[in-house]
Amino acid sequence: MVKAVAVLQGNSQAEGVVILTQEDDGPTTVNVRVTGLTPGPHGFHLHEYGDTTNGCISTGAHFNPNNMTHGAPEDEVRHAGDLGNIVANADGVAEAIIVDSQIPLTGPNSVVGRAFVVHELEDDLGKGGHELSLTTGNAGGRLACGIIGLQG
Ligand SMILES: [Cu+2]
Ligand SMILES: [Zn+2]
Repeated sequence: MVKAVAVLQGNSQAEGVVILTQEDDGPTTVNVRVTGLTPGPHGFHLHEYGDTTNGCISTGAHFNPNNMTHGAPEDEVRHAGDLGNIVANADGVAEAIIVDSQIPLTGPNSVVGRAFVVHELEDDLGKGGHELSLTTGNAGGRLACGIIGLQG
């Protein structure tokens, strides 16, 4: 079992913790808890770089090792980092358990050292018809982010 963790923070009230686990070559289970959100859906992605030098913007674009366009987690055509939306309740708390096969913790496409980002707006999953739908899902600003590191 490989375990990893990311602590999310940024220039907003939003903050959270993401715990990842992977058994052998199986899918990765992502346990998310973010507080301080506005109620409703917020885009949640794995971005390319583990760099927060200039805040969450330095994490770059969605992790996309296969050169795809943006989509939903269940789509064949998607960025590996496309994890859809997390939904905050009336108290601004979003909790989710995501199981995904495109974000391994080992091997050439390992996501360790990359970063999670939670967004201001809902990710339209590539289907919104906006000019940004096929790159970012038009999910707006970056509320919080955190670099993934291995956990003992
Ligand atoms: Cu994002
Ligand atoms: Zn994407």
